[in-house]
Amino acid sequence: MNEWWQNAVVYQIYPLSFKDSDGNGKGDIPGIISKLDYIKELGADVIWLSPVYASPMDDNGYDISDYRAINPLFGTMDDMDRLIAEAKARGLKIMMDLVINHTSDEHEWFVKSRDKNSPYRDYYFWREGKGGKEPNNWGGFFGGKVWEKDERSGEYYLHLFSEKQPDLNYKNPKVLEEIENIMRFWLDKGIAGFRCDVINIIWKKTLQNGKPAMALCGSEHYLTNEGTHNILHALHEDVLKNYDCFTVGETVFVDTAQANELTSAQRGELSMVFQFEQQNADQVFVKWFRKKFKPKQFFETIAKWQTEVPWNANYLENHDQPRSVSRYCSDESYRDMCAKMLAVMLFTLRGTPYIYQGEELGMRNFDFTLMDDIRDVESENIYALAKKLHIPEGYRKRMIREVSRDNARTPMQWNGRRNAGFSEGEAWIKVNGNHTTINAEAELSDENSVLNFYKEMIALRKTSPVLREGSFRKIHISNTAFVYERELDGEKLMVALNFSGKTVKVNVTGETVISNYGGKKFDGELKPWQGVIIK
Ligand code: TEU
Repeated sequence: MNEWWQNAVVYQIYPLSFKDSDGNGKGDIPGIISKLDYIKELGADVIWLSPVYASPMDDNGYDISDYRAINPLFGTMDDMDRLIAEAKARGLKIMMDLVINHTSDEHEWFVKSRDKNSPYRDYYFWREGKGGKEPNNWGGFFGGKVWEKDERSGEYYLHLFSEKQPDLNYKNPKVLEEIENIMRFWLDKGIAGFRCDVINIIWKKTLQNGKPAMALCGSEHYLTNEGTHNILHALHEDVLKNYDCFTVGETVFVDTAQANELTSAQRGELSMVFQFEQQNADQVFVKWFRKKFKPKQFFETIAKWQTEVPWNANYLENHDQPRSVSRYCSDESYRDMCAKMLAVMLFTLRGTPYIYQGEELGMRNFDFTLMDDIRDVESENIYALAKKLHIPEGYRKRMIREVSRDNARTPMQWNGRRNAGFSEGEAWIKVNGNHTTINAEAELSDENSVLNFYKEMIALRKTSPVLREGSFRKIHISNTAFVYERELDGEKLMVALNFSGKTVKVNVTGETVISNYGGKKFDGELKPWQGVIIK
């Protein structure tokens, strides 16, 4: 029998871009509360809230300066308590983002740690330089240095992300204790669990030089090691197991064997993990030189994870990834069909499905024209680095256009009017021009919209034990088609997907349970971007 969180559908909110209630151009918690009915009607059960904690917003909240306070931009602790209560009243649960690999450099611990004699010094990695240079040769996730020198002590601190995100030192037991107390603080407020940010990089085994490599030099010293397992086990034993909650780990560069270790019930660590292999972006820098999307490789990767890992966290989008319709379907005229076909896949794979705000509308990538429209710290860093490397401007811009995290961060499109109904003021990042046609209001009243198809798919999943609990079997994979079977106690459903604008023949026929093209019978011919479930 499934656990409740295995039956749940999760909806991710990126607060800055969801709904602004006070006209300052930035989304906030009262805005989220005003849209709870929308989320409930969609059929989601859990809201994963990207960080709303106090933060100077160097990385939009993934740089936390106080884990027990709400960022005034987003509201107050009263607003947060109200959000949890209002969600509960609708049968919705809230999952928080737990960002504990690093804090903000404005967190009190870090500010104090700048003093060499402070008890907080050892909360972070402070090291002397080597021969006038940085302590080691590691490379950062945002494409820059990982060491910053502090004039006060003359020493450097480690930051795998931006220089305003210093890494915490888990070799200091005090750090673990602090984090456990923070987790209890939030769980006691009634939240349903945590999405654990880059959780498999928290244990730095040594700070020795890394082997020079294209992608992420030094990562062999901190990726998914025994130390990480021990910390995760401690969090589970000391805190998580005492609450009715679940966790999803954001785990970079993991393979299926590691995912199984991280989620094994015997070990007691995480409930499930997000893998990056399907994104074909597990090589951090390689993602900037994205090759043409290869459906076959994508299907094989998904099938492998479905077969080798008992319970997956299934997703096609989040706040770090381009929009799925833009990424997987190049032909604008098939946007609707493509978005619906992707929904057929998302809700028929084995595992917990995660929707990212706007995905249910079929929102597309950011239509920016100028680099000045870009807000993301990672995009800015990479663009500057590419310039230094003399990569031509046209190519640089294309990299940002295809891969930038801002593709997913434009405001949620609520209606076709000013600012897409996101804000009365000036939005912090440009609203996509296509909001006049792609928006929640229009889609709610259109029977054939992507949004209504999402509702149908979620409702189907809710009433189908086979989709929730059944086994997964790969049936057929080609350059365009993906066919698989779900089975439970002899009951079988077949899923066939066409990732192309051409008609494709597959070797299955039968009664249609649901299809983005409608119809009662499936005769084995997939129409362009068709997704169909067959009985
Ligand atoms: O992301 C971690 C991560 O490795 C990547 O997704 C990252 O965003 C980047 O694209 C690597 O090239 C998590 C959060 O989801 C992200 O928003 C944060 O910026 C990051 O951690 C740091 O907290």
